[in-house]
Amino acid sequence: MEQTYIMIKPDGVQRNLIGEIVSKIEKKGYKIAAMKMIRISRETAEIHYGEHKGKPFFGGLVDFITSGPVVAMVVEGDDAVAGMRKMMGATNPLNAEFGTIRGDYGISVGRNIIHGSDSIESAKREIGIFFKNEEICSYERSLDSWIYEN
Ligand code: IDP
Ligand code: MG
Repeated sequence: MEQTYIMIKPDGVQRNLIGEIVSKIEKKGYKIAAMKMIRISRETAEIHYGEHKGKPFFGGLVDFITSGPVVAMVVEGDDAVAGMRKMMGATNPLNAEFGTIRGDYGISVGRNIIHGSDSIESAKREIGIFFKNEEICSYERSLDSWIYEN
């Protein structure tokens, strides 16, 4: 089963969107395997967003992501990486379809509410940054036969 790293950014927390977002993830059928509220250090933020180091928005991005608590999650399901990227919508909320999280709730690219891993490799790396193995729960859901054909 594929896992992805999802993070409700400080703007999502401040705007009381935690419940809405968690609810969308649950209703879709994905399983939440880990979840915690944390305040990210600058050091961790710079590692997490390492691929963007040197870009003009990097400093602002690190300032923003460390500006308040975030909700960090491991979300599990078939094709969870691509599926969650679809649910989130495009990076710039202007290009995100209505019905997506960024399309429905965001306006600016620097306040786009949610992070989700962009590949299986990124997901593994990001989950490793934010979660210890013992924080990720493996459990059976009796509902799964109503969500998955196999
Ligand atoms: P993603 O979050 O959709 O994967 P990335 O390109 O990985 O998008 O960028 C990481 C985050 O950096 C974005 O979610 C957004 O908050 C911020 N960001 C990306 N591009 C810009 C920009 O051009 N201006 C300001 N912030 C940006
Ligand atoms: Mg990205």
